[in-house]
Amino acid sequence: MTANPPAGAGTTIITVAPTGAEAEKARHPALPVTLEELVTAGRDCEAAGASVIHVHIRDDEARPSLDLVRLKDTVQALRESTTLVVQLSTGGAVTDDYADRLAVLDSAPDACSLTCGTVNFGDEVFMNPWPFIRELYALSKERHVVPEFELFDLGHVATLHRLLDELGPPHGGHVHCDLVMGVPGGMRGDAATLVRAVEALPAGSTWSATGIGRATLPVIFAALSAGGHLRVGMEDTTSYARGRPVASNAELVQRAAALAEVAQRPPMRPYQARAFLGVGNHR
Ligand code: KMH
Ligand code: ZN
Repeated sequence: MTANPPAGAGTTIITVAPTGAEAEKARHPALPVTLEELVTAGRDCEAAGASVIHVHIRDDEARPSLDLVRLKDTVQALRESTTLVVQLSTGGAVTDDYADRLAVLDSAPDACSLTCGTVNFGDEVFMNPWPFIRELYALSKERHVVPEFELFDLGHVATLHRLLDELGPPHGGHVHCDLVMGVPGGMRGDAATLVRAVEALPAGSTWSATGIGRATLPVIFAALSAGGHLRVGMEDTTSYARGRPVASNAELVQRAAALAEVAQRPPMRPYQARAFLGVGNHR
């Protein structure tokens, strides 16, 4: 007798990362920075095929923020207006301190990002020392928040193994990773690197991949051909094609959804993604 296939098998989770902490609103007017813009983007992206939203928020001046009141309002507003899995960033901006990044979980999201190591980040450094990773992971388990392990480099995969060995499986019981590829300072965004990273992942884990900037399309094609899921959005690229700015997050999701359809792994619906990722229904 064969085991039941996991929920959503044969389909593709499309995560949208609509805002990030780096792109400037003044240079990219389509970037959603207010709560209203974020909710509209979430709705449009869900209609286009997204099932998870990776959220960074901004303040009134469109600067990156980890303000707890805003984070709580954001979680609530996205839950009221969409059925997307709400994954808050605990990475924030490179300038955010560890205490504020841990406090993100006080806003009780469905899920959170959890980066498994420090990485050069252009001219900056995105700091994730082991004690912080361990504390954030322990907190995610205590608060029943499902982590998505962000892996910018192969060393981060080794740290993920160490984390699981020392602290056991995440809340929800399922290990889901995101390979963040093409950051200047992290692993390259190409098929050979993706295959090597996937081979190193813990047995039984699932993964999506994100290509930054010009790595966007190669990583989408490599991920689909290797059986992975996708993350797209203006956090990761502000160009749709050479010389053509992104008009909206939804168009990046539409393109990813169309390619997933061609690969005969159509977009997973949000309710399926909840079951697949082990996220409870907070609605
Ligand atoms: N903004 C980057 C420094 C995450 O969201 O967890 C970190 C980042 C990763 O975007
Ligand atoms: Zn992020």
